[in-house]
Amino acid sequence: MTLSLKIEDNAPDPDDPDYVPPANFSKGRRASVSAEPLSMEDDITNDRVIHPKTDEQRKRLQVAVKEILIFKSLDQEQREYVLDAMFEKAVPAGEKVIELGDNGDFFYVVDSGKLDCYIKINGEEKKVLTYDNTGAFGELALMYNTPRAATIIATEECVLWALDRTTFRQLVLLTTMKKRELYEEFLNAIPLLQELESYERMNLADALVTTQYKAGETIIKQGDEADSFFIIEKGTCEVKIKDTFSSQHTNEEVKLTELERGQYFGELALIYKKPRAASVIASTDVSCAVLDIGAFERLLGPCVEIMQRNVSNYESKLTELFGEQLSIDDLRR
Ligand code: 1OR
Repeated sequence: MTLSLKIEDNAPDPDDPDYVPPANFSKGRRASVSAEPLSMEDDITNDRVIHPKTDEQRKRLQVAVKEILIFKSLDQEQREYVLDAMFEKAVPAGEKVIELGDNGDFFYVVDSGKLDCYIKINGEEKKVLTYDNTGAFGELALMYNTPRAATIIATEECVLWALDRTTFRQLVLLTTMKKRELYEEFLNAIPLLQELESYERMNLADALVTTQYKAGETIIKQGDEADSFFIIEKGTCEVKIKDTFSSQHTNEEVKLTELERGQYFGELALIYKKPRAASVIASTDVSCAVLDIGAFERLLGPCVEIMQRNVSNYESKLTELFGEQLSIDDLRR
């Protein structure tokens, strides 16, 4: 296997004038990354970390990492390499797995059990989230060479899978960092996503997949089952509905609106678990950042209320176009 880039690992050095403490980890010092090709055989295999596992452990690990976003961009061989290097760690209730301010040593994936995550705001510890038998943590300190940004404590007996810093940086860092940087500015500028913490927007970046559509291509079709949410990165799209519902029901396609960069579509069917209420067609060549339904539900929870509020805008547009009081549900009849 040939990896296209080489990572230089910089240990955190608090005396370094560039050193930034973890208060705002997203602005922390970035690891240096150079574009030298790296051959797996020559450079990595020598120090390859392998923790042998039973079939049962391997199966459990496969399940635990299935939805871990930062592993999704690994190819099959890189994935095997990472899974080989992970080892099982039993954690008793009450143990601090990670302590705020420490240096980063491992990245963790939750196999089973619950853990709470605390950050410090104005000197006070505040619980910000709970990992409940799923999820992963500890990537920030390894990615940005910053001290740990949060404390993670097991609230019950847990089983974790740990990945050492070197393997994490050799295989996971590059793809994840590139993706987070690629989407950072774009996502920061989307009003809908202002509800999210910057850490949550980073997780969103991990989950997005850029997909291209040709001018004229139908991206979603009215009446279809839904599995994705879209944010336009480039180009414009038309939203159209077939008039099977107004009192005239002409069966003709009517243009409802036009969408451009930074605008989103495809949310209604996911929120209300209904078929697509309208079709969206690329007016020009289009690139969309696409999120699957699982990631939509996990990552965009704080934005759902705003999206729901927007439904009344859709309905006023319908009424304006058809001259009668219509609801989104009428479109699905
Ligand atoms: P780490 O290596 O810094 C602590 O070690 C880990 O806690 C961190 O990586 C993340 O994986 C995880 N802010 C900072 N770290 C968080 C957060 C978080 N959530 C989980 N971790 N926030 C919570 C966002 C819902 C931001 C709060 C302002």
